[in-house]
Amino acid sequence: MNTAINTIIDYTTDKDLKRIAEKVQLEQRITDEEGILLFEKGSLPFVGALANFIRERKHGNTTYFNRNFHIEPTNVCVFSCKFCSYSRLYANKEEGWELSIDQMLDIVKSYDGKPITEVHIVGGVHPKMNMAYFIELMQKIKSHRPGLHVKAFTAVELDYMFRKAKLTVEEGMKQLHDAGLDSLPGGGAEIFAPEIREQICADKVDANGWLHIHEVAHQLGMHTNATMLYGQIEKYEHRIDHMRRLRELQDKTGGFNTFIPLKFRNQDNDMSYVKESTTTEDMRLYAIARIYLDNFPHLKAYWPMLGRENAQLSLSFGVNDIDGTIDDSTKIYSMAGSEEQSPTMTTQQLVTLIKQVKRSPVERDTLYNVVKDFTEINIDDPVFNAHLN
Ligand code: V47
Ligand code: SF4
Repeated sequence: MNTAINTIIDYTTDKDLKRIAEKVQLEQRITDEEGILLFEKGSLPFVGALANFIRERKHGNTTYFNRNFHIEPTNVCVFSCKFCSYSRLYANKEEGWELSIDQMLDIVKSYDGKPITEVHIVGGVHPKMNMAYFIELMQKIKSHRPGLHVKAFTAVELDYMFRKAKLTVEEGMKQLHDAGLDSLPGGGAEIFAPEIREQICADKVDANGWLHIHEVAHQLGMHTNATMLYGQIEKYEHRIDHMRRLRELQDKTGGFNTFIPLKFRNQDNDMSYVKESTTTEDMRLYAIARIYLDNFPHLKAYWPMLGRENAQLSLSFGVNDIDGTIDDSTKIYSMAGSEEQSPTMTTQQLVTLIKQVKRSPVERDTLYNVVKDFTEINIDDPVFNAHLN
């Protein structure tokens, strides 16, 4: 018997909230109306306690991280999302970058001999980087380091690539998978509701297109993630609508690993007039996502976007994964105003961060197989580094 959840049920006087707490205790799914109600009425301690109960029922204290790096092939993009601080037009030769296949392979080679398990490849949608280009990249990465998991391309990049190559999603995905693409990151989802999507990213793939691409990946046996860009102009109902579509697809395929809420950052973009959400709102959102998305195994706080201390805090609000070492290889969030201007953490720093809040650090690979459990390893031990190889 868990006393924390019983205490919440006993002391909650609001009958709607009490019913939701009872459902959580009984592992019953909450409805859309109840999800909206949690946003409207659920205090931070209330939703936090429920989310923590679910997190500990699913994972105990285990908190996952991985050893990864990013490659951003280009910041040139044919689209013009209003929240994006990162993309540049093709014509902007001064601020735009585009990496050749050899340059990207050199980045991969710079990790030779290092115990990295994943490369995350996401960038702008460059008009000239096509299927053939990325198939060659996948093949070269895999022939250089076959064991490296390649998690690459948002549904936005894939949609453009497949359409340009005149391929169906099924054909295009199969070709990339055969070339070495192992899984998909969760980007490009933003907010599915058309009335918001049309205002913030009208010209890129819509909700059905995004969901179809992930469904096809799942049918091929690939796992994928899902994000939600929140704290911009969306309302509570749009957040629940977004998560409902994800929950439905997950019921059908079971192919999603992780849900990653992404907090809108407002520096240097066309939506700078929108105030950023407060930390309380961020934590409430994590907690409600944990409660609502009962069929998602994992909830991730992406520390380069949230900052280290808030990532630590989120571990009490349903989060059980804080992404990876990153190694200062992404610019998306530093350009949008994150406090992490050069995001990099050593394994020791990640382990320390997790242990400081009394959780158990476990290194995972992309598919959540355990690489190393650091729970019993003393981080003050001078031979700590010996455990890292
Ligand atoms: O889709 C862009 C977001 C995403 C801003 O799957 C912004 O493991 C906030 O998908 N404020 C790309 N967010 C990043 C992404 C991702 C990141 C980490 C892990 C994984 C994973 C995926 O970045 C975009 C967009 O939603 N984004 N600009 C901004 N100003
Ligand atoms: Fe392009 Fe992605 Fe930025 Fe949108 S969010 S403009 S698709 S790089």
